[in-house]
Amino acid sequence: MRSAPAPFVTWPVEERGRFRAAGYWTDETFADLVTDRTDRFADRLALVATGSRGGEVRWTYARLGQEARLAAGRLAAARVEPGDRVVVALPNVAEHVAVVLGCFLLGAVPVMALAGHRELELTHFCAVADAAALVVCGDTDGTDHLAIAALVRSRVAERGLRPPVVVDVQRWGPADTVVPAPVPRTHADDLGLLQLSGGTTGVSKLIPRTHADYLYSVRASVEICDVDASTVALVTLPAGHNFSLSSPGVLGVLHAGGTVVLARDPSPRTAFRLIERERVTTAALVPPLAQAWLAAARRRSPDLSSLRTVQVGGARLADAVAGEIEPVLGARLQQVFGMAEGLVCYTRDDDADELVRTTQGRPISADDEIRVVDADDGDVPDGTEGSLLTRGPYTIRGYYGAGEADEASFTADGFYRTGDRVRRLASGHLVVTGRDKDQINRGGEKVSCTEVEGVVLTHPAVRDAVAVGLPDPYLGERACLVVRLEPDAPAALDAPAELAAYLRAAGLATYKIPDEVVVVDELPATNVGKNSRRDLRRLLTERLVAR
Ligand code: AMP
Ligand code: DBH
Repeated sequence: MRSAPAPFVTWPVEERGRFRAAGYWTDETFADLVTDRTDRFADRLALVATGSRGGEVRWTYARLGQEARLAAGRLAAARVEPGDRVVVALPNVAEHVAVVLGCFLLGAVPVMALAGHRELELTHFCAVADAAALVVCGDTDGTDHLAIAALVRSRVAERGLRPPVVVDVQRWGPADTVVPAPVPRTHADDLGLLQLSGGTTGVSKLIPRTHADYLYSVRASVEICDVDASTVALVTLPAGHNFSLSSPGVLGVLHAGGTVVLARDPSPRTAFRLIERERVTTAALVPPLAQAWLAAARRRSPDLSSLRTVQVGGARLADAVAGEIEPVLGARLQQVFGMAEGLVCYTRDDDADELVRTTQGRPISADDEIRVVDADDGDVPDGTEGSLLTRGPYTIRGYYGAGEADEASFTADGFYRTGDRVRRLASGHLVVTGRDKDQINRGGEKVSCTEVEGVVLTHPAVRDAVAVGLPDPYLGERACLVVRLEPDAPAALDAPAELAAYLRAAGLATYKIPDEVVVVDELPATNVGKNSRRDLRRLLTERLVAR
């Protein structure tokens, strides 16, 4: 038996009552969703995917239910108990869906890690969550995830904590040996899953989402995005990402009885083949992928006639690229601006074309409170850029086990400081104009500047380091690491190669390895103060861009 979930701040009692009275929050739990839909839509096609050992999987809802129950039984055999946390670090294979739904049935709390995470992140997640299990796909694209998992176990143990049991979906034995796990009673206001923050101060924080708040965002997304039983949704981004899971994502499609098509890799070639073959109606992309699709569609003229909607989110979509989606792909663009902490904005089907092309949409809920504020937290008028604060029926009030660390991320009255800079239009639509947070948004993948700096500063030849995002035509931003070396650093040191290798060896996720390393003799000086590091970043970015 693991410890009970760590404490976290949630909504005040009056607000919970309000969200229930408004019908946003219901008694439905994730387990209810799984049992009800796999029964109700039994014969419909639920999932098309690649299995972890290769080969195509086509599961009906009935079969998906069976696979989820098997996954629950296998987790129970690994001593996972109701309420326990399970770190899921799987690529887009069929077992990803089975494991997440299996956790729900077992009443366990999945932690939505990515296959790209390495021992540094996975150790942190396992430690903070006190995870009972770490689920991996042993051999993923030539990387040995069992070896990584073994390292995680020893690092967790070094911290004096109980290491997680490692579950490798590629080594699952035959189904007839699995003992079914009992389905416990859970409450809709309880912790249902843990998402990951992009991370601004050091490593990612864990985001506690309850059944009730998360399922509200899913149901509302289903409605806004017109998802129904005829929907065939292509998932090209990591399936556990908040966008892929809930906006409306895998859970939205299962909620409505549609079909999820999981792409094993995000290439346009794989996507177009699946769209043609499965008659995909909707797909979710980050901006660089949208650009890759546009280029590939022009070259190859694939049959995209089934595609009705293309969602783009995760990072700012350039207006010029937005304008090409409908003419080239023949599908309606929907911009999505969301965050795993809660708030999700969509452009709507009946929005004027201009709004769809130039804004990142408006919030899901009439009860999503939006404040756009200046440096002193004073409200600015519509049309003026400011920092975005938000509060509402599915936006968290505190991170998992954060305690006082929450003070930087939430106002005293519970607004989440998104770290995004926006302009609000009179229509309520938001235009994302920039960012306050020390983060690089690398085409939708969020990289915490201080986390990368913290690791590279442990290198003996590095005196100081600053990570900055530089404009990039494809990624939107690429990660650049600016370093000052120690005076006695070896003259022959090939800093870019050495530091990239060092970060990799330290166990940092692959997507956080800088695209570029620049060695400088001197870092520009800034006024000493709370924001000096941020000023330094701004200064360096300006200089590097001018270069
Ligand atoms: P995460 O912390 O990984 O959940 O990422 C959420 C963040 O991604 C938001 O706070 C924004 O900074 C960024 N983001 C998501 N969607 C968009 C979008 N459509 N345009 C600009 N930024 C976005
Ligand atoms: O970037 C995100 O985190 C994101 C983007 C679109 C998100 O969480 C979402 C939609 O729900």
